Amino acid sequence: MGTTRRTILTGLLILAAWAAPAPAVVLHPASPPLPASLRPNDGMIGRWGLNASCVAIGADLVLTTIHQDDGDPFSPRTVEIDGVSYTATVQSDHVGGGTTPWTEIRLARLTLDGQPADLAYWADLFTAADGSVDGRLVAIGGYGKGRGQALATATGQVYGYRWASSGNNTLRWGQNVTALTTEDVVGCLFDGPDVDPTVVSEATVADYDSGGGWFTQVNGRWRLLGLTLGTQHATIKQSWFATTDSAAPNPDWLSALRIDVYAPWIEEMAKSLAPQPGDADRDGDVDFDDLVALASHYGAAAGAGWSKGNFDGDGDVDLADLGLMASSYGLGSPVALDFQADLEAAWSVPEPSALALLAAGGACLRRRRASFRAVRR
Ligand SMILES: [Ca+2]
Ligand SMILES: [Ca+2]
Ligand SMILES: [Ca+2]
Ligand SMILES: [Ca+2]
Repeated sequence: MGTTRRTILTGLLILAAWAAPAPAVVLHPASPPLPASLRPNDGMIGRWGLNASCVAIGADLVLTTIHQDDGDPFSPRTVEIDGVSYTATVQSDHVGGGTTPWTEIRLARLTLDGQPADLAYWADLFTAADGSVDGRLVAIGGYGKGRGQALATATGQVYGYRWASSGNNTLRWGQNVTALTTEDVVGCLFDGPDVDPTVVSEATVADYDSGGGWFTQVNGRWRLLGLTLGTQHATIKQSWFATTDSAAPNPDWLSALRIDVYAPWIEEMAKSLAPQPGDADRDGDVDFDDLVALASHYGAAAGAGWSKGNFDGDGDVDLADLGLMASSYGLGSPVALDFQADLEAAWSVPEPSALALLAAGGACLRRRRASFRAVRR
């Protein structure tokens, strides 16, 4: 890594630390919105308190940054996802580590009326096994400030934008390509309009985007690659893609915490908090009651929570979810369970559409059953 790059990234971390909590993703073009096919479901991003964003990584778990919370980890906060307000309680913080000045990642649990949240959408983690962090097309989402008035030179050359003065009320999505990776931070450059033809809607971040998500696709699934930390001109609340005295390109950087570096910690923390895949009713076992819950929602295409049998966070209830259940069927049960027999019983009064889908997936189910038996012994 060159000295310049190291300097930029050190500056990036420090600025992120000092940046006031602020509003949302700045884009050009500002509209139309990024098509749904190029980004995760809106339900993966939350509005954290009054000044930040967060990302769902489980049916009742979110990740965010720490700096926006003014050093008070203990008072519960409100997190709004898809219009529903949850109570967020911080479970664990990861501060410091490595040779960087500090790192900050916060894991919180969401409840609704005292019960665990039942989210339909959450992200897989981007891990070291997924390859290089650099050069990835990412969808960036957050509840930060939007694009405000254009900034122009005396000769009328636009070099950037002020940030709009709104609060963190609007979720926006844009794209960028990652670069500038350091030990635990990944960056992007806010290039000018039409500079990078692979990017549909070039994005940078602004106030209140802290804790928002950078997602990339791996094998057709969205994975969380980064959590938004900061950007270059945060102190003056502007985003530049050129110099102030000419139209020469001089893109601002934006930064995110690398999830692959912290994935082992996140997974360890989540393991003790998240229910076993298949445990739809969260009573500690994976048994017939759970199977019935899944069966009665089988075929749901979108918006299905954990309690309905969506165990992989993609909003539907399908063969992939049934496979997850099959792999752990019988766990925690005091008596031996027969998955195949229970499967037939659970579907004895099914919805017709669910039956048809199940028939289509029968071959795969039989394979799952074999692996289940190996586990159960
Ligand atoms: Ca760029
Ligand atoms: Ca259960
Ligand atoms: Ca049970
Ligand atoms: Ca699913």
